[in-house]
Amino acid sequence: MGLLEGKKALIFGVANERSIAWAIARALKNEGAECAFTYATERLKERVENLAHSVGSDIVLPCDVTKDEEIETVFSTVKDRWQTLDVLIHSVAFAKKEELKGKLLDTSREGFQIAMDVSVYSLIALTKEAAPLMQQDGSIITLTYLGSQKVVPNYNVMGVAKAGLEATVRYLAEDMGPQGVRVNAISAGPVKTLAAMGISGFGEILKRVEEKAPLRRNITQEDVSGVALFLASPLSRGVTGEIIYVDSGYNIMGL
Ligand code: NAD
Ligand code: IMJ
Repeated sequence: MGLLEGKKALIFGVANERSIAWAIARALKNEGAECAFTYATERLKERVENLAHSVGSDIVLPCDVTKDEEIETVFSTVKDRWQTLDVLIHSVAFAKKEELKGKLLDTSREGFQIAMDVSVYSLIALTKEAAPLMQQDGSIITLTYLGSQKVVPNYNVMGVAKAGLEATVRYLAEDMGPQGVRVNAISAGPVKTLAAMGISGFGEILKRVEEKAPLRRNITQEDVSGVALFLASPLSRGVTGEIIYVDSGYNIMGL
């Protein structure tokens, strides 16, 4: 018997086979969960459908998380198909690329609003819609990064957004706790995904982790999905509102 036999998981944030959300989907599926997926733009539709089919999933729905109507349609479809939901994976972030270089000082009002809407408000919006479907023992998981707590060059408005996301996790944990639903974040170390492409100095950041982190290596998507599986399963039944680092220990170092 798998750890998640009979459980139903809705996954936001698969763009391709390198996506952290995809590694999480495979880990949940391996333990017996059924998965449903959403994709952000038409351009991603076919790729996400193919990935979904490869894990035996036929619920694949469009959802730009800045659109309330699309979010509503996703949850009404999931309600029709499944009636209930056990696990929600939020693996979504976006800032305009001009905001991810230079100084935070140069962030535009619009750039700030977009980063906050896609990367932070979306967790509130998805949790609100998921709440009526989620059972006792439900689990909501989001992804964050150390740039929320410490200054990381170029992360800028995303660092501010991730700080907001981490605070959101704590408040939502309090809101959802009474109905037995837990809300946690995984703070992943740098991984080569679409969200890390084209970031200047990414190679040096990976090298720094290898030199400095206690485990002296970078993390993989599978390192993250192992912890996501723990957070999705009853093994973590007493854990909520936490930010769990999966970063080879990099964050604990002072120098
Ligand atoms: P990724 O590019 O595969 O995933 C990001 C996802 O966000 C994509 O699927 C994209 O379609 C989705 N997205 C963007 N705008 C959206 C919108 N408006 N509506 C719906 N979806 C939208 O990259 P990833 O590295 O797997 O990123 C997943 C999460 O992990 C993000 O929250 C990211 O901040 C976080 N994270 C990544 C790293 C890293 O180094 N890659 C480290 C720590 C945390
Ligand atoms: C992103 C920017 C700057 C430094 C960065 C990152 N470091 C890491 C990331 C050091 C690890 C990746 N990360 C943790 C993210 O959350 C990335 C979010 C992101 C990436 C892009 C790239 C393409 C784009 N918009 C983006 N919005 C958010 O146009």
